[in-house]
Amino acid sequence: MNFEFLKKRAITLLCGITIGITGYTAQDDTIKVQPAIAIPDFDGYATDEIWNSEGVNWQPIDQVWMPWKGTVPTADDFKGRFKLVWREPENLLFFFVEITDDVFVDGYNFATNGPFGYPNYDVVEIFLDENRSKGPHVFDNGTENAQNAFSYHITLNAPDDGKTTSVFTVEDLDGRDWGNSWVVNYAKHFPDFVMRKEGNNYYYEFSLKVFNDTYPTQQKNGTTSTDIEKSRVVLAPEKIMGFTMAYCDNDANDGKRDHFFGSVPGKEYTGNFGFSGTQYSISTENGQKIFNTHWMTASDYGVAKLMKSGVTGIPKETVANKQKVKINPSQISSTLNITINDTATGRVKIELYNLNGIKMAEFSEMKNEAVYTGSHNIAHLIKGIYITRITLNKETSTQKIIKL
Ligand SMILES: [Ca+2]
Ligand SMILES: [Ca+2]
Ligand SMILES: [Ca+2]
Ligand SMILES: [Ca+2]
Repeated sequence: MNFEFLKKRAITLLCGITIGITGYTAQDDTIKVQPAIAIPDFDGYATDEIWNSEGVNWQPIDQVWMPWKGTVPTADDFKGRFKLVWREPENLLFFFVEITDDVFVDGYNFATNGPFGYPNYDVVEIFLDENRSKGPHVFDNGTENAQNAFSYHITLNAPDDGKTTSVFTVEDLDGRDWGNSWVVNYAKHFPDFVMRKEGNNYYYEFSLKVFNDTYPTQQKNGTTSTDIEKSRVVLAPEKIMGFTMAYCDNDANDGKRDHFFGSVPGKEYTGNFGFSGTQYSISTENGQKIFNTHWMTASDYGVAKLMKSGVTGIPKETVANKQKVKINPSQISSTLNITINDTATGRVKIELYNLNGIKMAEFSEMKNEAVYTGSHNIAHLIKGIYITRITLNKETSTQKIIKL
C-alpha cells in the first residue's frame, strides 16, 4: 500500500504526537509509586486514604502533543491529572484520574465501530512498558514485539450527571503490519473500574494488572490459546517502568481529534525516526501539525518506580484523630492498648498491617461509651513496624507502631 496513506492512517488510528510547553510541569521525572495500605472504594471519589497519603501526589497531564507545540487550551476545555499507587497483596497498580472536559464525545462501540477510530472520542490513554526496555511496540515484525509496551485507550459512554459507570473497553493494536493489523480489547487487564461524571468533571478510579512482553499475540477475534496470566508481572519494590498518561480530547463528534495531551513532554525527532525502517516525522492531521513517538515506541515514556513503604505511603493522620485515638505504648512487646475518646459509639475495628500492606492481625469490639479502652495481645507478631488502622463507624485513624 501507499506509504503516505499508511502513515496518515496510522496517525489517524492511534493517539499519537509530542512536545513540552515551557512553564508547565509534566509528571515527576520519576514518579515514586507509593505502596498503598488498603484498596480504595471504586466509587469515583478520591476520598480514600490511599489517595491522601504521604508522597501520593497529583501528576499533571499538561503537555500538548497535538497540535505539535500547540498552545495550552483554557482549563474548561481541558484539564487533567492523576495519582498512582501499587499494592503487593493484589499485585496491582491503582489509579485515580481526574479530567475536566467541556464536551465529552462518546459513543464508540468496540463491536460495531470497526473497531478502529477510537482516538476520535474522548479517551484516557495509558502507556506502559513494564521493564522499561524502550523500543517499538506496534506490531510483531522482525525484532519488534507488539506487546513490548501497551498503549491502553480507555473508551466508554459517560454516565448521567452524578452517576457512575463500569462499562468500558480498552483498545490497542496488534498484528504483523498495517495490512495485517487489528484492534484488541484489553479490558480484562483492569479488574476494577469505575468512572463518575459530575458536570464537566470525569473521575476514573481503577486497578491495572501488569503484563510483560511474553504476552501472547491476540488473534483478530480477540482470543488466544495461551493463558495470559503466565505473562503477568509480579510487582516488587524498586521496580522501574516506562509510564506516561495521556488524553485524547475531541469536542465535536466529527471524526477528528482536536487535542492530544500527555503527562511528559515527549521528544522531537527530525528526519528519519526509524520505526520499522520507515520515516515518521512532523506531519499534518486536520490542518494542524502533529508528531508522535509514544504510539510507536516506548523510548520516550516517562518513568515510574515502585517504592518500598516507610514514612511515605501511609495515610496522613488528622490532628483531631490523634487527640481522639491514642495507642500506648508506641513500642510494644505484647499488649496493644487503645483509647478512643469520642462520643460516637459502635463497632471498633482494629487492623494491623505490615509495610507491604498485608493484614497481619484484626480485632473487633463494641464501643458503648464515650471512652473506649481496649487491650489486645500482639505477642505473636514478628518484630518490626506495623500500621494500625482503627475504624469506628466511617472514621479511620491510622498510626504507626513498633513491635519489639
Ligand atoms: Ca474512591
Ligand atoms: Ca475539550
Ligand atoms: Ca518492554
Ligand atoms: Ca472532549
